[in-house]
Amino acid sequence: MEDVLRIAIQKSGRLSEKSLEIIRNCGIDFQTDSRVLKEKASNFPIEFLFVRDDDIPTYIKDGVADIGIVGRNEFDESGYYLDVVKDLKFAKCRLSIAVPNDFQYEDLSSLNGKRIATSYPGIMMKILREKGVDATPVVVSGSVEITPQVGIADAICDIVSTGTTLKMNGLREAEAIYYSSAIMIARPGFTNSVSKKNGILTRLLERIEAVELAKNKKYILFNLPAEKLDEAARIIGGMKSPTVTPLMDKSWLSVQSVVSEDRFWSVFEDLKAIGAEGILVMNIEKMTE
Ligand code: PRT
Ligand code: ZN
Repeated sequence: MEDVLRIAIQKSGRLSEKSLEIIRNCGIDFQTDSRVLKEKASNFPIEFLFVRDDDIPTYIKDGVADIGIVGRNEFDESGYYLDVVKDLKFAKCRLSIAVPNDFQYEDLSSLNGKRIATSYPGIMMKILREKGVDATPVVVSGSVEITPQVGIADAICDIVSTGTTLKMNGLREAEAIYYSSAIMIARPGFTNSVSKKNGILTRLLERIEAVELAKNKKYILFNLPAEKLDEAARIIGGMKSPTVTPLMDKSWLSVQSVVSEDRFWSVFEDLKAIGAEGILVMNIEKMTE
């Protein structure tokens, strides 16, 4: 029991699927039944706690779970002092000020004396105070976008991703004031502790990083006239030398290497231009540096 890492994950919502996918891509097997609260992995010492995202920071603070995956916005709004172990870079969104189309908005100072509806009063007021804006928060837990129409707020401060919800409610995104993505959090000091649980977390993070590293890389394999090897190595560049295998026909070589996705097409074209043939490209599942 002691030596199981407990991870709190959103039960059902925007973070759930991707959070589980990250763990599953680490080769960790488990059942997912949305009706259960707890679930143990079958081949790794980890236990899942499926809860509402709002509760995740509290569970970590109280030690109910060791780590959790939550939106940075929920974490910051909780105001708890916890460690951010890793930015998982999904569920990206922003917290924006949005105003009715007829609102004369110039900058944040246009909000002086106004009522702003939000579910994130902590984050919003901190930022407004830093900018010297004196506005009144109207705290609502949902349907923030309808508050100007019903007359309880002059503007809103809400999570935006595509902006469709704002448009559908006759609002205009005036200014993004904060950016969020899903993060992994832990109790303060947990990641520095000498404990079996932290050892499990280290193993988990190594696996997550191996998957991340592989995601932006392609494995490339091609045949090349032997005299072009130096040129090919220059084109591929930026890494340890490629693996080179002689072919039966001594004037040709088989070359293998790893190329980052953003450079892939230019590398591909340049290799073709120097006479590379039979270029094979493969996705990499996992990788270490
Ligand atoms: O039930 P539970 O409390 O667990 O879930 P929840 O309903 O509180 O959260 P959920 O699942 O909606 O979101 C979880 C986290 O996803 C949030 O805390 C954010 O960190 C992140 N996230 C990313 C978003 C969005 N994108 C998002 N678009 N959270 C909410 N929205 C909402 C927003 O509130 C607005 O109503 O989507 C609407 C705007 O979307 P667009 O695309 O129309 O701009
Ligand atoms: Zn929630």
